[in-house]
Amino acid sequence: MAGDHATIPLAFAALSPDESLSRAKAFAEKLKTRRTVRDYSAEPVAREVIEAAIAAAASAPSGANQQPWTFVAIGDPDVKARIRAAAEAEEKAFYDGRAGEEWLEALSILGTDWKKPFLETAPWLIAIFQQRWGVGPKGERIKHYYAPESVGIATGFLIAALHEAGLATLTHTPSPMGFLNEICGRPDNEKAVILLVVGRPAPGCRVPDIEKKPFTEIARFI
Ligand code: IYR
Repeated sequence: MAGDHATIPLAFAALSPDESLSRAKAFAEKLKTRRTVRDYSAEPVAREVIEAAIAAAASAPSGANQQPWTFVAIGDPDVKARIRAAAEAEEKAFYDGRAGEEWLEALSILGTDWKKPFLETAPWLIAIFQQRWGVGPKGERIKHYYAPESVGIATGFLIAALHEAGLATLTHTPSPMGFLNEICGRPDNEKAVILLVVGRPAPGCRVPDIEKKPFTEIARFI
């Protein structure tokens, strides 16, 4: 490898081929039981679970290891109410015309509308911010590389960690999401990309009758 950079030994748990296959299959089966949930129970979830899941997300790979993300966990009912009001105002405009017919037609399988009660019912919201640039010690801008991809990967880790912890999530994307900067007190270099709703499903929760594409359609081995 090029360059004069420090290294440490890799901590690596080697598996036999059989163990490797059975773990890969078990993990896929576990993740396949995840469903996006829009109907939440108000049952509290311990802050430590959210902290551990965010720690899992923060272990994600990122461009030049710049870790261009900030996770803001919101459990305060007053802050959740402000977020709901701001999100619903945007969503109302979206469903009342801003989306356009084609988009609304694509969404019709989900049965969504502008009302977002889950933003108050669910015990936690995690606002995920992408740092469009970093800020150095003298306030200078530091260019970030592959920030959208990095934040997307970290969000995937976060959703998987929460699922493993027995919690449901919704990747909510009210658009535009600028109100989250103000409510969460985040600076201009950060852009909210996803508002993750986290909690337990409401009793009797139902989800859309939709399926993932067949494996043969989404993968090619060449
Ligand atoms: N943000 C809106 C609309 C919406 C858009 C997509 I793309 C979805 O997959 C789901 C919903 C809403 O949350 O209702």
